Amino acid sequence: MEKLIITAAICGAEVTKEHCSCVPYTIDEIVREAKSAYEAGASIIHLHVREDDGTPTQSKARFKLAIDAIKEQCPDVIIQPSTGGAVGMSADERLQPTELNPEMATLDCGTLNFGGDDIFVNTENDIIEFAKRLQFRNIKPELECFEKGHIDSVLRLHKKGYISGPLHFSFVLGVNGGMSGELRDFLFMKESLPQDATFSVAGIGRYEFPLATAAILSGGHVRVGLEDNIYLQKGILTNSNGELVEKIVRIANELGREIASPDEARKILGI
Ligand code: KMH
Ligand code: ZN
Repeated sequence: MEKLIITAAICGAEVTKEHCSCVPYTIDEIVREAKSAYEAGASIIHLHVREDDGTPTQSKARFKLAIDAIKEQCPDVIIQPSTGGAVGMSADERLQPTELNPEMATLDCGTLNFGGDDIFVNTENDIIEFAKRLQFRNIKPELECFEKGHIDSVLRLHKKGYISGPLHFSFVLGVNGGMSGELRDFLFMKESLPQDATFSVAGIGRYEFPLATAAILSGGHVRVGLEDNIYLQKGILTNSNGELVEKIVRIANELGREIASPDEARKILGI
C-alpha cells in the first residue's frame, strides 16, 4: 500500500477557543499548531486563518503572513489554503489565497446545509470558476465532497475538462446537513471513485478516528485536526493538533501503514 498522507486541518473557520482553548487565532498560535502537527507526522497543513480576535478571514495578506511563518518552522510541509473560508463569504473573498500560488488548495464540490440555518453555497458555476482559477495557477485541488452527489459533479466536470487529474478527493463526512460518517457511507463514497483517484477522509466529531482507521486499512489517506474534531477520545479534549496526528500515527503503526513525508506526499498526489 502507498504510504499514508496525513493532513492536519489545524484551525477551521467555525471552531473557537470556547470549544477548545488550543484553537489558534494569532499567527504565532497558527504556527505553533502547524508545527505540532508537522512534527507528529502531518505532511499537509489545511489552512484557514483568523484575525487575532478569532474572526475568520480569507485576506491574502493574512494568509501570506501565516504561510511564511509556517514555512520558517516547517520548510518542506505542503500548505493547502482553504477556498471555502466561512459560510457567507463571496467567491472573490474566498479565492484570495490562490493569488499566493500555493501547491494545493481546496475545491468545494457542492452546496449543502451547514448546521442550523447556514448554507455553504457552491453552485456548479462556482465550482467551474474555482476550478479554472486553480488550473490557471497550477494549484492541485483537494476535491472536498460532503456527499456522493459532489463526487458525481466532479466526475462530470472532469470529463468536460474543468477539473484536471490526477483527481484527489477529500470526503468530509459527518457535517450536519451533509452525509453522515457511518462506515457504509464511507464505502459508498470510496466505491464511487475512478480506479486511479486518490482520496483522504475527514470524519467530523466522533467520526474522526473510526473513519481514519477505515481509510488507513483501505489505502486511503487521512485528515484530522481541530477544524473537524476537538476530542482525543470521548470526553477528553486534545491539547494540540499534534496530539490528534500522533494518535493517527499510532493507529497507522499498529496497522502496518507507513507515514509519507511531504516529498513522498507530493509524489503520491502528482504535485
Ligand atoms: N468552513 C466551511 C464552511 C474548505 O476549507 O474548503 C468550509 C470549509 C471547506 O472549511
Ligand atoms: Zn476547511
